[in-house]
Amino acid sequence: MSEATDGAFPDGFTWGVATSSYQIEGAVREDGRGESIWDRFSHTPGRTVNGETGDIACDHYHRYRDDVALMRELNLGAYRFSVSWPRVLPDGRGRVNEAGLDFYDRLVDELLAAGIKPWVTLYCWDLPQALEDQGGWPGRSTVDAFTELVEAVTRRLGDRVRDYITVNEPFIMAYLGYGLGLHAPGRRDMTDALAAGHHALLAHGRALEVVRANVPGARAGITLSLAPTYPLDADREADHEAARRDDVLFNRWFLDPLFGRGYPDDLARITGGTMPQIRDGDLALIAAPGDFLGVNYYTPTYSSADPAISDSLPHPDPGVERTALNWPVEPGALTDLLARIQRDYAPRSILIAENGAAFDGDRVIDGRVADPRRTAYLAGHLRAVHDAIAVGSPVEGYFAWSALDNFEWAEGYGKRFGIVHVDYETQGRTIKDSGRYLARVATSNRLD
Ligand code: GCO
Repeated sequence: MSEATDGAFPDGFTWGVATSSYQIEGAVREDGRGESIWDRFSHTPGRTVNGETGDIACDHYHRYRDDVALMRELNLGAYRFSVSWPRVLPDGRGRVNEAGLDFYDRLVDELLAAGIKPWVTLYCWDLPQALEDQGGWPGRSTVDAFTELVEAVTRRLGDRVRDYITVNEPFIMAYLGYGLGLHAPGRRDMTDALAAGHHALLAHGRALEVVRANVPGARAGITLSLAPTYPLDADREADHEAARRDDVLFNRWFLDPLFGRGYPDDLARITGGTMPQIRDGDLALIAAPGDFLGVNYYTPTYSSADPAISDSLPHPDPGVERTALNWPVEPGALTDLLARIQRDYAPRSILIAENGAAFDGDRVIDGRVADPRRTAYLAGHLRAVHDAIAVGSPVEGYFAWSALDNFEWAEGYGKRFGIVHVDYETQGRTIKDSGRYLARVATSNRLD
């Protein structure tokens, strides 16, 4: 049988799990770590559900050995984690906190000893508050500060870590953080959001250069949150137009400049902001090819001409499965997305850098967590990835979100995405059935 029909994934396919620093580490005041915008934001009343913060989170900073052991038990070959910028540069730039780097040093050694390949995300949203106080991502100087972080991390880890993600989900960071104010730092200005997005892309371009200069045989790329956009009512022209606008917002804002097309003409109008100043050389730096494109996919977008309807996350099928965040579950949309990326942008390689789901009702009973809906979610999406590979999408790996239940940003701890359950009272970990499922697929390298 051919690969396309027997459910096999390509030889050497990467199977992993992903996390991010602020969502799991805790230990926010230990070993010289500085304050991040997520510390400040989550401690501001009214910003997160129940005022929850990442102060303790999964206590991964102290329990990383146990967590690596769980990944090993699941036979996963790769772990994608992010580096906390204020742990390494407490003031955002300048003085390097060696004790902060030591943590990642220990983690990398632990992973390598377990036969797990580390994938380091250089930025997943925990900007040092000191830099926010100087203007944050809407200010161009943050790009220079970021290169100091990339220097420090690659000089310390580059002898052992080859795979880097530069910037994670610049859309969410810029749009939710600076435009809508729903994420840290909680600012609400679309002109700032557009500038933040531009600077995140410049930071990516500069990071590629630094990683390649410091790490022999490095592989580096950006990860984007992407969602195919469809008209809610396929017979309604206005819904088609809404889907086109949402495609600019959710996908083309970042894909177009990364692949050398510059920004979409109507980006400013669609966001309601003003475009930042784009200097000579900016677009070339942004379009320097990465070694892969990281795709984070969770749910499609159905667009309506009526914004109130669009905001309610509608779906043409009223009975569609929905996650605890009300996100429609539609694996076929991932196949569509991957086909479209190949048709319009043709990256040399693709990594599914995040995919997963929160569902209510995970309970530990006799040392087991039965989570059939999460297992079905993963199975459906792996089938979708397999289908895309069969028609030529160059997907080289899949990282489930997430290794552990964790701090789901403004949603707090109530929304559990883990393939491993965390009891936040005791910090006990229990592998969920979905984790066992992923382990089987990873071990056989084929659909279960
Ligand atoms: C990321 C993600 C995660 C979220 C996940 C579920 O890019 O790292 O946004 O932080 O927890 O996407 O919402």
